[in-house]
Amino acid sequence: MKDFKWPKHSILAIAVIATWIKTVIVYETSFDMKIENAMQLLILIINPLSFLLFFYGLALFLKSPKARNRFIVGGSILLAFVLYGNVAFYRFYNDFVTLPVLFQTSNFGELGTSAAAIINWTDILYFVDVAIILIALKLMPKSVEFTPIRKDARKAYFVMTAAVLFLNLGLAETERPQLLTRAFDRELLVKNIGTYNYHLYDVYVQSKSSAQRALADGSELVEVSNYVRANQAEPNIQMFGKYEGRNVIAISLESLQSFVINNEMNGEVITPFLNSLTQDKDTYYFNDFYHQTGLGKTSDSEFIFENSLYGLGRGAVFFTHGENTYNSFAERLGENGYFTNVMHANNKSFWNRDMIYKSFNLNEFYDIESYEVTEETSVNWGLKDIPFFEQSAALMKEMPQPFYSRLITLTNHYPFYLDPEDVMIPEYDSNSGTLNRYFQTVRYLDESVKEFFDDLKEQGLYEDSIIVMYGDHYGISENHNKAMAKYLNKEEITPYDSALLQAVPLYIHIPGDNEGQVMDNVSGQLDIRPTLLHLLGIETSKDMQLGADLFSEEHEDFVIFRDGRFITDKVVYAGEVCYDRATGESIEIDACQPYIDRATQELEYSDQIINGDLLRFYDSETGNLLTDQNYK
Ligand code: GP9
Ligand code: MN
Repeated sequence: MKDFKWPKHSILAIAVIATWIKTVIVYETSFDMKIENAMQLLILIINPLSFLLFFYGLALFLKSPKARNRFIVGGSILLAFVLYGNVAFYRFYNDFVTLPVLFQTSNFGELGTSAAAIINWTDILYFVDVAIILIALKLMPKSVEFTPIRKDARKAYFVMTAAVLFLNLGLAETERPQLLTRAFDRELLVKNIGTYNYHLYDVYVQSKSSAQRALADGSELVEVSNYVRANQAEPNIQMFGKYEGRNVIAISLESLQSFVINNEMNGEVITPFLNSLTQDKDTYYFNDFYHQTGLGKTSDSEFIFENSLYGLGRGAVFFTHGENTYNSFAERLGENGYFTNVMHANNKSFWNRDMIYKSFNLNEFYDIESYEVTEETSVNWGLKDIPFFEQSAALMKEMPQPFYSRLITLTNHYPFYLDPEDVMIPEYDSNSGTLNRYFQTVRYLDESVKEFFDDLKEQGLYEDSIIVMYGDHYGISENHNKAMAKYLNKEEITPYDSALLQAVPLYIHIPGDNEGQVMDNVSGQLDIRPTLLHLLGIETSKDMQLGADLFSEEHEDFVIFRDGRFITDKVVYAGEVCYDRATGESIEIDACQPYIDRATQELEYSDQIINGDLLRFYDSETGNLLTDQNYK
């Protein structure tokens, strides 16, 4: 040991390596992260490195070696506590901690009482890197750390740190495209960018939204509410309250677009059951209806359904504004004696659902824990839709009535995989495997809905319910335009076509109604909330919602997409070009201009409500603004 020559900055190197190795071991031993391939493993291994290089590297800005060493030791203790805190939280909640959760003391009430069960003495091992650093400091001759710091060397060090970060992000982007922009799952974030970077990212997202929230006061609401009131559509008197007291069963049809409905693929019918419903006497089928989601996709569609507000232009509102005050569809039904719930056989933390559902005042979330999921009954993202529906119907049977259940299907999800025994029609034959398989998973989805209708009848729930079904967002992105052009027999897919392809089906199926018809209102997901509330006889004239009742005489043929595109019965506006809807030819912008202004305005108002958390200043019962003294 005596002859050993300690290289420069040994302590820094030891700290980075020790904490790095410890962190990877902790990932493996303390978190239940599913690693599916070698690339994921590689990402997992390198993901703590960029942060650790950066964090410990800050010591290089300190002149005195003593201060540097103190910083490194102190830093390692801090990081050990952060990691250990995560482990303890994970043991209890099976989830990674987020800032709002950390500050929600009620969460820790529960944690506190069971702390003894969570912590055990071997946990001291989580601090092993601190011990290693201390030992190294003891063994190292003082002279080594006295090396002065060269500025160019320090610069090179941070360039290398940045390179490691970009390598990490690059690999993560290939493994999980849009991870940071969509930010859909805490586990995926940790898996891909590491616990430490994840916390930084969380701090960034949360502080941005709390700053906007802090700056808001109720005054913006006056303008927003004038707009909402001016654009309100009076309910249709014949339909208002016609189905008061019925159960509401809403089904989110994963990735289902309208182009498959009443259509064929190489002579095969794709959606026989959903086709039959378009002609059914108890069904209102909306054939000019569009999704209005952004990057939050399914979660955005849920948000829109519940609030009749848009999601955000960036990221997923489910993640960034899960703690806001809302006046959701569920809350309105809850006030009217309904038992409200969501059913989805996935992890509760996915999309931050567990958090935001509390803000929506939903009574219950039947997540994966409520379902029996086996190897045979799952494919791709989880439980297959047929067993999901079957088990859901059985769960519904036990619910107090009237209830509102929103079911989120999953099998028809990208990359559209099926087990061989579930395949009912052959693949399509284009250059896109995605589109080729899509028809098959859509066919499966159709079958599952058909069986669900039978399940509901069997459970005796069918007659007393309204069944609403809607496509949550597109399934086939513009990356598959060539294949889509082939399928649709077009030369190419233009921006005009792409806009119209955002059509998703909407069915409002009301057993016993007898007056069902095909409805051609140009409409979108924001319209579902007011339509359903009115059917149930629940007033919405005071609600801060941007959609309009689809049965109202005053419903306007105008649908705005989250990205500013829009469609009316006369025009399509896409890629900043105004098209004649009937011909697809581009026309003078004047024909679109008034709508452009309204679309911009409406999206802006929606963003204001969310970013400023403005509904906390609003009393939705009276329609009054709450003053500082009494707001929620
Ligand atoms: C997962 C499901 C899918 O829980 O909601 O989300 P998506 O990728 O479609 O937005
Ligand atoms: Mn989806």
